[in-house]
Amino acid sequence: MGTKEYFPGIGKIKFEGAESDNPLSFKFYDPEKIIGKKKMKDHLRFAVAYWHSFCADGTDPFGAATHLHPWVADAKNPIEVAEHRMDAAFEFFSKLGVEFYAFHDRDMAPEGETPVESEKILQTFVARAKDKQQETGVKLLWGTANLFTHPRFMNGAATNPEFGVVALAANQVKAAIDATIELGGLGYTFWGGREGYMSILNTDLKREKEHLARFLISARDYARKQGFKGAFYIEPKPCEPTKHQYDRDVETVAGFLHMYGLDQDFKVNIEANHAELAGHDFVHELETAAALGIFGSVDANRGEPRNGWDTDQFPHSYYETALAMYTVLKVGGFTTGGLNFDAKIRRNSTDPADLFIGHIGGMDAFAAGLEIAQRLIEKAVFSSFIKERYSSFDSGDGARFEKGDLSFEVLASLGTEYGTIGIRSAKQELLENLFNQQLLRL
Ligand code: XUL
Ligand code: CO
Repeated sequence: MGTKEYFPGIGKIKFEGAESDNPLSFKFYDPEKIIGKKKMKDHLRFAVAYWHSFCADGTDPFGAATHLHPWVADAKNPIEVAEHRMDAAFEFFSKLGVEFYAFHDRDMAPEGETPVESEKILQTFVARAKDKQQETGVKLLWGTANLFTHPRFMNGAATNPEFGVVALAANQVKAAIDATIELGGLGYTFWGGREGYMSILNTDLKREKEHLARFLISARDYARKQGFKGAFYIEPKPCEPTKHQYDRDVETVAGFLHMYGLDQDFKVNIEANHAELAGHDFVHELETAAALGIFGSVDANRGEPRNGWDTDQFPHSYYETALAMYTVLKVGGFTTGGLNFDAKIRRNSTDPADLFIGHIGGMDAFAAGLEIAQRLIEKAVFSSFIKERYSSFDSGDGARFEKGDLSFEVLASLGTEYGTIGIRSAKQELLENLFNQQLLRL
């Protein structure tokens, strides 16, 4: 621990139960509680996002910083800021009781004058973070490189029309992969910050997408050569900051991975707010990833449905978290992944305690969601209905069709036998009612 305490007056956050009126306590997140066969904490695998919690300062396009962090105020230069910031971050992780964090290279270490200097600075901070991880037991869920803030990346990184920028991006990703390996990271994430276009009039779309694939293939090969055993994630997002991002949604990413033979190494990191921007439900993205065998990790947050941008708010809806955890449980739970709070407190939430309260709310929402989802599974509320709904494919001609044993002519001729098949209710309202019935039984 650093010498200074950055969140004085706030101790370790404890589970106090739903009746507690202490805002700095968990109401539903009881880390050691067994749900099914695992502890709650092992189902949920919470991570704190370094960037939103310790780098963001409340700035928005219309106004100056409102979060006047002590780790910035007390420091003499950017290196000192970064040192204090890391002390504050690990103090926060420990007090909150999360097991993981996630970071971009530039969140942790300021950029130097040259690529070589930047890498050296990063290495210094990685050594520091390694010590902190050892001291606190907090682990790295995933690392990544910030390939979107610096002006050189204004036209993209791996998809930049200038080769020199692509090479600089590779230099940065290589250092970030090395950092992730050094810190024992379980994953490495690619979020294509500006991998997309603003105008088709100046863009060779085919070439840019091929460059992206080439970049990912060689980054993967490098990391594997260095002994990285973790998962690579692509984090889909349809737009913002570009008008059209290439990694639009899970289905698009799946097609891209398959086309370039990346589907064995890469999975998706699904962000709730990004799903919404793509016009999907969060659970649609999770189910699609599960169905396509690329479910990896989650950036847990929520959008503001009436705004069209990435507001990155803390998750709050038990309905959404229950649906999400239901899919997570069905897919067998997280392996390398977890629930990373890619969320920030509002610009006008300015008390130091607000950062805790935001995370506590998100953790409680997912803990409650987990309990509800487990009950839905134990009671087979939907699975028995779905099994019955598709049972005509379990035997006879239906099973032969699934296996590919029926030619189209035979399939069509069987159709004549089903002329009077009738209709069968899909019972949506009943199932929605059953969902709500379990939702309120916390
Ligand atoms: C941006 C976003 C990123 C990624 C990591 O919308 O979600 O913070 O999670 O680069
Ligand atoms: Co994210």
